[in-house]
Amino acid sequence: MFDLATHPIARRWPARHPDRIQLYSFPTPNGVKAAIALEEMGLPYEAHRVTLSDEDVKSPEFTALNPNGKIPALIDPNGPDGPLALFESGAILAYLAEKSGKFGGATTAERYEILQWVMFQMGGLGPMFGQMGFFWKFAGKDIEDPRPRERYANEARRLLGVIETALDGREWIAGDYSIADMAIGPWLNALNFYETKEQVGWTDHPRCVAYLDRFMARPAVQTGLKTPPREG
Ligand SMILES: N[C@@H](CCC(=O)N[C@@H](CS)C(=O)NCC(=O)O)C(=O)O
Repeated sequence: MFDLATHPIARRWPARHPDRIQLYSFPTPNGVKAAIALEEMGLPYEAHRVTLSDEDVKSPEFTALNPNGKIPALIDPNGPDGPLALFESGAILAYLAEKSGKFGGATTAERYEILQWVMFQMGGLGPMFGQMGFFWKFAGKDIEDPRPRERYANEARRLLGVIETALDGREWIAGDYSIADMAIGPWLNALNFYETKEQVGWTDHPRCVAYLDRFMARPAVQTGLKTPPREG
């Protein structure tokens, strides 16, 4: 059985409150999803800063928890069948919704509608926005061939259009506020960081604009966006 006390992760990031959920993360769009969910659900947790530097995220201590070497990862010392370790932010959101009984839907149909939008974010919005950021803001912007930039901006704009349509007559993506919004909101917010709002035609998507405003107005979102702190 998983034992936090003897797990390599505890050597590098020791738990001060081993009875609480342990979150290993950094305030990126994927990282903050887990912190926002924990805040929204009122679950006690302890956040550890694992930076995106290889020295942290690809360290033997961290890859013993997530062999994929990416944040976020989580340990619940009080899981359903004993301690539970998890990586992949979509799986973490689904687990926390089930544990808390909040934001995951009340019926099977609701649960799967929510999960469908979590998957949409995990497989579409996140990877495409991330690639767009690489080709518009980071190292990829110096590549002369315009096709990668155009490809990812076009796909990001198309995905934004999908959300715009889904929000017709709805405040939140799957009806009530849910883990799907906790997955999607941070990625819409990331357009500010990537400086690509113009490329995706942000202001042509008024429902997305209002949706992000609603999301950002939630106190749990504001706390989650800063957890764990970037520095310190
Ligand atoms: N599908 C994963 C993606 C996680 C991911 O890409 N994490 C990034 C930060 S947003 C990371 O850890 N990057 C460090 C690296 O790739 O070395 C999830 O949603 O948990």
